Amino acid sequence: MRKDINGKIIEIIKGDITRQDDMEAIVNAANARLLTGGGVAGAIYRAAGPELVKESEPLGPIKPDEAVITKAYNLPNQYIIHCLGPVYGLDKPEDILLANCYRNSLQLADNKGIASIAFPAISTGAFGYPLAGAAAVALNTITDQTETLENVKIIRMVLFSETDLNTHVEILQDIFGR
Ligand code: AR6
Repeated sequence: MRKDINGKIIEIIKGDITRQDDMEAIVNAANARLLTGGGVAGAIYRAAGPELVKESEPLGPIKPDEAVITKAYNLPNQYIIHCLGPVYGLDKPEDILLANCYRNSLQLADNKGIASIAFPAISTGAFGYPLAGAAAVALNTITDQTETLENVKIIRMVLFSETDLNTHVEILQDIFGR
């Protein structure tokens, strides 16, 4: 699914965040210490290679909603933006922290002059954020941010399963139907 708004494109696809060859930056669903982990972080650190942790670890620890940027090493992208999402039920208010995570990542990308960025569904795996709630926060925040971004032109959400994809498609349709 693809929507044009404020001269920007929002895309939603099913796929693997480490296989977004046409994107300048990808976002990592990070842990506070900026080390490898499971899920998205595990896949990104494996694909980027051992140089990534040498650059990322000294930038940590980070707080929920904070975003930092590194190079992407063996990944096909130029940059990785690492954002720590909220742990559902622990880091509060979850919706604000998750929205800030998307906003801060987009702002950081924009300040760097990045034109294309791909996000996974931050906090919806190990951190336990219910998918539909997280999708609404993510897509409303991304849609709102299209008004202010100057360099970022394409924002893609990459979902790992068909179910997650369908939830995001329905929510983006609702946002644009309003
Ligand atoms: N590409 C796209 N999406 C993926 C991929 C992939 N390769 N792998 C998993 N997902 P998670 P979190 C989906 O757990 O909840 C890590 O261990 C997955 O299905 O990666 O923010 C870190 O070290 C889910 O919907 O991120 C942290 O400690 C979504 O990506 C912690 O987990 C996010 O799942 C972060 O937890």
